[in-house]
Amino acid sequence: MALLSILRYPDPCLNKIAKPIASVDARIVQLVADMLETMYEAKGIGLAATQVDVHERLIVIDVSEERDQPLVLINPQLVWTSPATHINEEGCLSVPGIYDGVERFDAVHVQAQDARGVLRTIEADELLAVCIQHEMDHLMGKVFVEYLSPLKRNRIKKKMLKVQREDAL
Ligand code: K1U
Ligand code: ZN
Repeated sequence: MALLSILRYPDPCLNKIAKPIASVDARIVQLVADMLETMYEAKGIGLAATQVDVHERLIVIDVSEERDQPLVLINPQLVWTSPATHINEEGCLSVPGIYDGVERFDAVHVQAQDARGVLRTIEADELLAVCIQHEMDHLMGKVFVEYLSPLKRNRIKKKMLKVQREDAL
């Protein structure tokens, strides 16, 4: 297994649209293992392949307290969304230290292949539903701060670029 490096906002590669995965082969099995290791090490509850600069439709998630219930979603598709929405506080491993509210569906049903390539339907609510919507946005090249006002987004962009310049010294 290997730790992967996570792209930082505003890297333009975060805005690439991911392509479908044609087959769950040994390369994808290895990528899943590496993404899970990277997500656990970064103490995240989710990670999209886009964030590790792989532009294919793959997400890993674990919202369990014990961090022992990994969920792998390959080629995820939203098949149902609840009529109700709520604003939830979100964070992102690609925008460290920034948290803000984003409106999301309260519940979603998602069809996706699992780590063995078997097609499943996941019925999600609460944090899992929020996390799935956040990660599926990554696959479409959208970072959560892009829902915020231009004023907030520009402040965040400046702050991130400053931190990255300081880190490079
Ligand atoms: O996509 C990512 O960068 C992972 C992200 C997922 C996420 C967190 C919160 C709401 C929606 C999606 C994170 O794991 S950020 C770090 C984190 O563990 C966290 C932050 C806020 C609430 C809960 C967890
Ligand atoms: Zn994110």
